[in-house]
Amino acid sequence: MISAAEKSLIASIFKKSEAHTEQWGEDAIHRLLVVFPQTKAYFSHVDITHGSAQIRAHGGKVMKAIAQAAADVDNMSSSLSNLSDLHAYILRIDPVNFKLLAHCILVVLANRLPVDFTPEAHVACDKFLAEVAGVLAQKYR
Ligand code: HNI
Repeated sequence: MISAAEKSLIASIFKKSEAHTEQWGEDAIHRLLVVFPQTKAYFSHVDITHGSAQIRAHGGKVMKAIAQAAADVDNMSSSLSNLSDLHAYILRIDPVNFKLLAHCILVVLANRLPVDFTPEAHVACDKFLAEVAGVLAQKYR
């Protein structure tokens, strides 16, 4: 359960990501690929060199989708429904990977927002990203 206070922390943290979606998204995806190299299997068609234009564009899309979900946590199942279909039916991403990416995003937020990323903000963002992962994995069975 995400409390009202946590929702406002989530909205405020991810609002700050909006001006940096490509940079922070690239950071997160780069970490994902380095720290959990098994995730590279999903990106065999992409130039995964650090800082590549493709990873920046992809990271930007991911962070933008997350920022949109953060602005309206109560409506995530509908706002993420298309992405849920894409990841389950077309990309067939094993849902364990959502947790790995969530971890990398938390590390990026801690790095980029050292003052805002208090322990309270940390737990709020962790719960939020777990919900995003839950919604994205909803259609698997
Ligand atoms: Ni994901 C495409 C959002 C987790 C692999 N992904 C997208 C797009 C968005 C997105 C947005 C672009 C859709 C479009 O172009 O219409 N992905 C998200 C979100 C999460 C997530 C919000 C979880 C927090 N994706 C993951 C994970 C993996 C992943 C964990 C694999 C490890 N995603 C992909 C791949 C694509 C993708 C692969 C297609 C990339 C391409 O350009 O071909």
